[in-house]
Amino acid sequence: MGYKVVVVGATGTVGREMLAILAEREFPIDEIAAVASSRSAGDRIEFGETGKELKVKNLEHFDFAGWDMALFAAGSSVSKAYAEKAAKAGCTVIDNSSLFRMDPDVPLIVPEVNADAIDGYKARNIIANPNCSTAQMVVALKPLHDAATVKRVVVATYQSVSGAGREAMDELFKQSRDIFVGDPAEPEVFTKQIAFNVIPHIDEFLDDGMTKEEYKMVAETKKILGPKVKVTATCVRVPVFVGHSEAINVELEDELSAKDATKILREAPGIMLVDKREDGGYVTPVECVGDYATFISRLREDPTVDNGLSFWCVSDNLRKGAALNAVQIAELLGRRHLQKA
Ligand code: 11C
Repeated sequence: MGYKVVVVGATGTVGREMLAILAEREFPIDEIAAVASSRSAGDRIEFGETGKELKVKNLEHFDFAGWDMALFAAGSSVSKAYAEKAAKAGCTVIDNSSLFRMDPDVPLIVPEVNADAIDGYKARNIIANPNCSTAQMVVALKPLHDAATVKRVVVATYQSVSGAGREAMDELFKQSRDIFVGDPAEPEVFTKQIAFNVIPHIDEFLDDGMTKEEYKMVAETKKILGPKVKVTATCVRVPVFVGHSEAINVELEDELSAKDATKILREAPGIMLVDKREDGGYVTPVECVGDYATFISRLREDPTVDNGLSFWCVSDNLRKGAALNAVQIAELLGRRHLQKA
């Protein structure tokens, strides 16, 4: 016996990955609904590689009653309009937007990191999925935090354009081609040229000069790992299609050698350590695409602070950063709370 599962925003980049991963991991499904806006209603989309096609249903007329779980991947405005309605109809919402992440009655879950926090979901029947740059970072930090207590993190991100959606991916493709053939390359999605460039700005600016993407990394990490963990982030968009990279520097409370950290990270859930300290002995974003793991490379001690470590962290932002994490939450929810006979 399986679950009745809804994917909201099923035709978007993350929604399609959700369907693919539900199929790939053989999530126990009795019935699946691909739901999207009226623009896509009636279209047919693939249910991963199962060979099955799903007819897209119109969100405006969709009745969530009788469905077990809904994975929302259509952005904050759609979650605002429909997530509570679904949750109140008895369908547990796993929301990929930022809308509920900081709500004290909504658990913010990365299953390898804070699975136990899921037990609080009943207050609103909603569980939040973190921002992609936070998810991969906390997977990497958690084993170090357990071993030696993380005090402060300095992170610079190198985020792919897929984090900004399909139109952003198209803009990188088109600009690269235009520049190559000598045509003008006007930015539309991004504020500046993204092809052959980097942009130190993701999401809107806040009053203190931080961007919202940077704020999310600070606030979400505290909610997941604990309020004492200090984070300072600089988030940068780079001309990569899929895969977010992060250069992370950590200051620990207790001593932890690079050698011991390597051992710990090698055993940790969700992590793949690739760190050969030689040419090419590290992972780059193109190599992580389609994978489930958070890859760690270039792990070394930082002698400029007490108990400092630096490393490189790469993950598929559409998978661990979004769709995979949401499906892992669905699996956890099923195991702990919505067991089927
Ligand atoms: C990006 N991290 O790369 C963003 C995308 O809060 O879920 C995800 C935004 C979010 O642009």
